[in-house]
Amino acid sequence: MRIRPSEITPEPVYRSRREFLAGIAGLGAAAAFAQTSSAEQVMNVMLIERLQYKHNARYSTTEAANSLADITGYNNFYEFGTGKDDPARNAGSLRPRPWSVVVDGECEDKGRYTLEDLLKPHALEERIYRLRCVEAWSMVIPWVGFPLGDLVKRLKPTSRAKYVEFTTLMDLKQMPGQRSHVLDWPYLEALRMDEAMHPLAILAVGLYGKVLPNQNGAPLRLVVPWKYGFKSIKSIVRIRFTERMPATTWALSAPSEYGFYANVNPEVDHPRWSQKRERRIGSDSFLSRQPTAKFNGYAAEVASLYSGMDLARNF
Ligand SMILES: Nc1nc2c(c(=O)[nH]1)N[C@H]1C(S)=C(S)[C@@H](COP(=O)(O)O)O[C@H]1N2
Ligand SMILES: [Mo]
Repeated sequence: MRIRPSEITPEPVYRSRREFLAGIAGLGAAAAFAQTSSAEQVMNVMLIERLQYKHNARYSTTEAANSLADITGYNNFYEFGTGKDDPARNAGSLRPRPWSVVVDGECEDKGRYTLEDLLKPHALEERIYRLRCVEAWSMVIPWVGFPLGDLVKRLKPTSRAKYVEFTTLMDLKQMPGQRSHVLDWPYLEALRMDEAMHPLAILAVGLYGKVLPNQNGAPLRLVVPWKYGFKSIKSIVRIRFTERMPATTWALSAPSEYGFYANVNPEVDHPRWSQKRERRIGSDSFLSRQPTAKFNGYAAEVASLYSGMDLARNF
């Protein structure tokens, strides 16, 4: 059932709330309203959590998006367990607001930014991207976010910055899966600076028009659509610019299986399985296995970033 906001609140209240909603202001407001519990306030939270954004057709696939149930029910987020249904069950302990992000390393505008301050200058867009997991399954997800490159520029990297590193929250209370030693915590990922500046790389704050569910990496996660899903780090608390290539979690855990680049590549098999095909989640017939496209279908946009590189060695 769809309830129009105007049916719930008197018109003037609704209008001021809409102005308030402009941009990303709603993220902070949701936390404030969440302190109270009346039915009206709960409804306010739902309204505020509907983001304002424009659809970006140029950077969106026309393939059918996966259902919200698939996108929020089949996840990799080891901080909440290693089963695909663990994050949906366990991520309720994450508190995505209030939230802040530390910016440091080789840049001028270092500091601790509240989520609101970090997001304020950026207009949100919807981008429908394929997500190709290294485990040979894929989904199509309507993200809401903004170009990572716009934020990188704003933080003024120095001439020494060659990479940008991202860190996930480390907190055993909020992320009970971190009690297990399945990975080294906190989860770390990184991009070369030219990859980070590419217009396809985004920071996402929502999907299907609403703020990110916890299991998808609330409140802020990276999405790099031409790379295997593990590069798209969730629940980011730190952004650091570096001169040297940072160590990244999966490459540390199994260096012969997961590299720094992790570009989707059907020509380079994982040592334990083929990467030639993928299973689209939600269509469970084996006939639905489809060929994997190089760079996950974004070769025209990103192949030039790697010209002259041996992608079998730099996997
Ligand atoms: N912090 C963190 N980020 C993470 C992961 C994780 O375990 N921890 N899993 C990665 C993997 S392997 C994939 S495929 C995607 C899945 O994103 P989704 O659950 O939103 O589809 O998140 C990536 N980001
Ligand atoms: Mo993945």
